[in-house]
Amino acid sequence: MAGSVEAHEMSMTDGVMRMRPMPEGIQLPPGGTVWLRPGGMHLMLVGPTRAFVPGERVPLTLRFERAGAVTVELEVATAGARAPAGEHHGD
Ligand SMILES: [Cu+2]
Repeated sequence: MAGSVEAHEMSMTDGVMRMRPMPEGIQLPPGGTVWLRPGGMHLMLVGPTRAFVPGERVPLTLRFERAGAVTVELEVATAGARAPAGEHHGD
């Protein structure tokens, strides 16, 4: 459904929000939690083959260095949509 998926990171530099690719992947601290979300680290689907419709589900395979491949389903939402109920976004 997309040409590729890239890991990206957002950061604030001199008051400007910048996005940088993370070609080395995302580091998962042992026993820790990593959040993928707007304004932070995220996965970007590059070159989608068609428009995604809010509410549809998109399969995505995550490749872990040690745990192997895990396929998850992403629910398409409009930009600025709130996180699904029950999801905790603490800092
Ligand atoms: Cu991005």
